[in-house]
Amino acid sequence: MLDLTGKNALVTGIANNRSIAWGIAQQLHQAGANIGVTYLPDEKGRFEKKVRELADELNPAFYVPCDVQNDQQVEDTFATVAEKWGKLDILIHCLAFADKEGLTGDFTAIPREAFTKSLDISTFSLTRLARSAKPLMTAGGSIITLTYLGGVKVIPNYNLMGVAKAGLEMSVRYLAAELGGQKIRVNGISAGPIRTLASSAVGGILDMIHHVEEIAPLHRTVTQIEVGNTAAFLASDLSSGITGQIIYVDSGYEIMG
Ligand code: 0WD
Repeated sequence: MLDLTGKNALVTGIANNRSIAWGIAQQLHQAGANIGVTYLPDEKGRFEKKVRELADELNPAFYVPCDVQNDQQVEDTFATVAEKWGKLDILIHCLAFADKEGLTGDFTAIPREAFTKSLDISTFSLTRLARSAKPLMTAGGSIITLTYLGGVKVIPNYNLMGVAKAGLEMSVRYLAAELGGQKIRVNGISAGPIRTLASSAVGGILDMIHHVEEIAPLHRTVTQIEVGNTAAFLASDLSSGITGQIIYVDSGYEIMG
């Protein structure tokens, strides 16, 4: 039985009701986990309002602002986790960013600033969050991140994000190797294309979705809830022997030649 009762889960990356993080938060909650939510702060507080309106139904223990580029906000986030819960069991890393110029045009044209910003937010943030989560995962834990096939193979327009995801997938392995001794497992879910705010920035995403519907063994795309179900499995003791892996939730697209 998949049971997360009594487990504390920190969920990053909820932006709206299409976010993959929202599908994950719902399924963790359904399995009995306590949820804590981070949101990307903006000056007018609009993101916070939107995230609260959406996530209130899960009765979160707290909402905290956390821009992963801001070390103080990361520290404050885990200080809140320590204060409210004392320990953390599940960390969901479900965020990424690339400027438009990193997602279209020639790869050779990507500016340095766009490159470093994207890798800071999309790749290094997993390691940064894991560093702060580690001392709080006193009973072991499960860290889960989201990746895409474009980090392994060249997918049109994924460009800079492909490099970020390649680094992210390798980070999963190095983190798993380090943290295994503390019974902390680290895995990635490689999701098939889903229409979200982030994916709409990738040129030709609709073509990619149609391609998946045509080629993938299941002849359809996946849903946020399906990704959420796999995250719940990876967060639970049912997956206690799995770490350092990238699990494809993509209707089988990855196996096709
Ligand atoms: O097809 C897709 N949608 C796939 C997404 C296929 C495979 C993987 N993924 C990955 C993405 O690369 C990302 O890692 O899943 C993760 C979640 O993406 P999503 O659900 O598609 O996108 P979205 O709902 O836009 O959430 C990403 C959020 C941001 O939303 P916006 O769109 O406002 O940037 O990442 C957050 C933000 O809430 N985010 C940040 N959070 C903290 N600090 C930061 C930051 N600096 N930048 C972005």
